[in-house]
Amino acid sequence: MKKQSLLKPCAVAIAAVLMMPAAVRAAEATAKVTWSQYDVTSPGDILGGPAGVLPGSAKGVDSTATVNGIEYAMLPAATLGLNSGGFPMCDIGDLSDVGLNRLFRKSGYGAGPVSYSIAGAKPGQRYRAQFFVLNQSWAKTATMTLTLEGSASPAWEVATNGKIPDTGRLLQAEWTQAAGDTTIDFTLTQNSGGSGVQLGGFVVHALGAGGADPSEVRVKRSGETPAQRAVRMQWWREAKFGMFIHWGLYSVTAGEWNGKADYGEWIMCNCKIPVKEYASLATRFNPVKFDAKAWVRMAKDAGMRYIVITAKHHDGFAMFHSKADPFNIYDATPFKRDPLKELAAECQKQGIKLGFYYSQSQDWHQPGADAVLGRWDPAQNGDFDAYLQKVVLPHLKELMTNYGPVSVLWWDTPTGSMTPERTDQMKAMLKLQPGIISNNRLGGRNGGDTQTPEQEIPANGIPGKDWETCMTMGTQWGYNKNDVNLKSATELIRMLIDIVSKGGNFLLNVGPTGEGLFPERNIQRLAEIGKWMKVNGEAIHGTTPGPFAKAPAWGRVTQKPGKLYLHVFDWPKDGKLVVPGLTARVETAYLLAAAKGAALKTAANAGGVDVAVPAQAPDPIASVVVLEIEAKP
Ligand code: FHN
Repeated sequence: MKKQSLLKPCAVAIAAVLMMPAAVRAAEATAKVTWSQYDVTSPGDILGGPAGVLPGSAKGVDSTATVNGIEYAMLPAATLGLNSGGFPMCDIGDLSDVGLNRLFRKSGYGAGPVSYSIAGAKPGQRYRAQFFVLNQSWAKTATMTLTLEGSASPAWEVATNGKIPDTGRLLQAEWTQAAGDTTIDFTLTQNSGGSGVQLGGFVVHALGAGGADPSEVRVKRSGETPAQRAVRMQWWREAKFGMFIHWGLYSVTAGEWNGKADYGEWIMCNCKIPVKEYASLATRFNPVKFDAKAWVRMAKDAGMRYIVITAKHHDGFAMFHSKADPFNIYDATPFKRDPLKELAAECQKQGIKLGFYYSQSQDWHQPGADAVLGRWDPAQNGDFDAYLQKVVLPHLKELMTNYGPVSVLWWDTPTGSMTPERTDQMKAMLKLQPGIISNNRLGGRNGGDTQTPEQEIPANGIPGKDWETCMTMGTQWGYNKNDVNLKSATELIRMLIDIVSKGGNFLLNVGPTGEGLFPERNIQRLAEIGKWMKVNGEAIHGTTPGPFAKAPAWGRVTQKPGKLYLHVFDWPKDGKLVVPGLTARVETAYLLAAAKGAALKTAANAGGVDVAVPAQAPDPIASVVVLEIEAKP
């Protein structure tokens, strides 16, 4: 079929298309959608623009482009795929960078299907939507469907075996917007197999006799605006450093089972411990040494600004007093206390944010819940929806109502059970905590607020996204008494600096013991980090990545308005710290470790600025030189 004739734009207006979780919609009539597929030679052909260039591609969020007198809204791209762990993932392209060269990042966990919602459609109006394949550079084969207004596209096969194709596949739908329906919702799902397909160039045309009037369609952003989001994310973006706590029934085992000693919080699954037998550990779980005040103090002293603790991990044991199910620390153990209550009170008192980790899909105790490596006990069989209604939703309600302000909900291991219908119900519970931040591991239609690289620091950060590297000090998240080879304080501090210099947050894990204590080795690391943060925290909290495209050879750079923080790992032997590429005039330079006023001499040169520094590094881990620079008008 000849695409030019098909695709010649005949309609007018389009405006902003935005990644948004589709709103829960009132029951509305469903428009009849007809789908068709075409081969095209290049994205540019589709839109009538120059070959290979998407109109509006460099214009950023809500970009629109006018081609042949027609205005298009550009949705950059979507990647769908399965990560190595087998969890469904997808990611939405950086909305502020729609260029063909950098449409997408594929990293971390994500939700399964991607959903978009476009508000402001006109009932009775005829629309056409187009989506096409841009790149399957790492894909093998994948089958996809696009569901719009309840009508799914025919399965759409992408099979290029890792080659970037010079022909794309266009999927096109046309429909008349149903009466009373002012929202266009669609969901893109990867059905099976393959990974990493980049899709892009989504456009919606309003069609009409002789072309629609541009004013007829105002497709606009729905839900939270970027400004509102910035306010909601502000504390998190400034915090930079948080504590992850993996504490649960597994802590009682200290990582040992039947003579083997290298387990952690997965011990129940790794050792295929029958549900009843594992549950009986609760009689031994009496963490009387738990001291919320001391835990919060240690986090704060380390320079951490938030804590995320496991409210329920995959073993299904609730670490809070739940009325919904007795498999919880209050009802099932001799402890008879609610540690999350105590922690919440302490966090309030000491002024630190609290978040809850919640394993929503995977629960090895409750019948019907998922076990990503397969069930091993018939007691685990059952109905997922029963689990959802009986356990997950009541738990979430309790967590969202009984613990004061909850700042973060940290989902984990989304599975295929995370259908939009189910995740919508879970997300509805989060509304009880306005302002809560949730990560990208819910699944279903939820892209989440934060990306969550695990045990890794993305080489270039994740530009345009809020992201948080979570990491263990040793190898296990949950307590294992033999997990003694921890990263050194130097490594951890430099990782923190590296992450922050790339725009991310660091969520560093501690796995307390079955008695309720932080292991001594973790306490030591926290203290060492705290010592460094006490002097240099100013160069971490509230900073953004430095202005240089490439990290300098001697370390990393962060900044605040008017100030550059040079984190020097490799202290110059010749007493001259070279800051290449700095064009701003330096007004003052000093070491954070030195008393204020001890100015360092600076000299501008053609390649940047040289700072004269003392012969000895004030701190062998990382010494911070501050450059106060002229404020840009
Ligand atoms: O399976 C878990 C694991 O136990 C731990 O909770 C980490 C933390 O990010 N998340 C999971 C795997 O991604």
